[in-house]
Amino acid sequence: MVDSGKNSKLLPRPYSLFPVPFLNTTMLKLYHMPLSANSSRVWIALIEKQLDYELVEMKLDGDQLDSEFTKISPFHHIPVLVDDNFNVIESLAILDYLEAKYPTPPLLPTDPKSLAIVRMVEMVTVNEFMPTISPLFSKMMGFSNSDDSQKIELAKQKVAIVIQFLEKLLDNSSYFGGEQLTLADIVAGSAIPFLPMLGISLDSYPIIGSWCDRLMARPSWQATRPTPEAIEASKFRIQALMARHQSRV
Ligand SMILES: N[C@@H](CCC(=O)N[C@@H](CS)C(=O)NCC(=O)O)C(=O)O
Repeated sequence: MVDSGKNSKLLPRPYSLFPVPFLNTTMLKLYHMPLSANSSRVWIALIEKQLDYELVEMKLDGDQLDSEFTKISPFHHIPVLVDDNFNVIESLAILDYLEAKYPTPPLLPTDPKSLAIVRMVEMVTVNEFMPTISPLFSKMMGFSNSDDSQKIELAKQKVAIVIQFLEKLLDNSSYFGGEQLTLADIVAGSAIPFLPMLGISLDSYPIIGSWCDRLMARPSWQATRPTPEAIEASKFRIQALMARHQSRV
């Protein structure tokens, strides 16, 4: 019902033009797990874009295999973003979706060189860095044994190559791709600042160290960083999940 009374002038335009049942009031819903870098990068983007969202916390203790969940995430992975009955899986696809649908503030640069830097950082994080840190993560959680020492050494060497590469790309900029926060910062920044927790000091990398400090000072990183209590509480669930992955079940 259109309000044509004198009060309608005081109402924001959409409210005075459209009857309430036709308003799209569905809130974005993010299925996530607080310790997952894959899902925290989406959570950070939602906060940076100042969107309203609802979090659905998954335990990944088998709840991801529930048939209701696999209807929206057939590979039983988080994160999943549900936007008005549209389900998006794969964190990088979700970030692109958010950027296209909610372009303000922009998290992608437009000039070719900066865009290439952003995409390189995203892909290197996901394809080179994340698989490499698995033995370091196991060690932090107390899951590794003495046989793993060679894997841990190799992981440290590969991490050093990634950090050196990122330092060169960051150069004198505050963020990857310029002076504004981008998706590259969000993707790399959901994992790299936590390297000291995995036993890798960033002291020899001042450029990356200052970039991490810059990110960690932002409210979005403050709100999403995993607490020691959350890490401790999810230890056994993560161990079971990693064992399942290793046996490729
Ligand atoms: N490529 C996916 C990876 C998602 C992923 O591996 N999620 C893990 C948590 S970090 C998961 O849901 N694991 C549950 C399972 O494998 O059953 C993305 O970027 O979204």
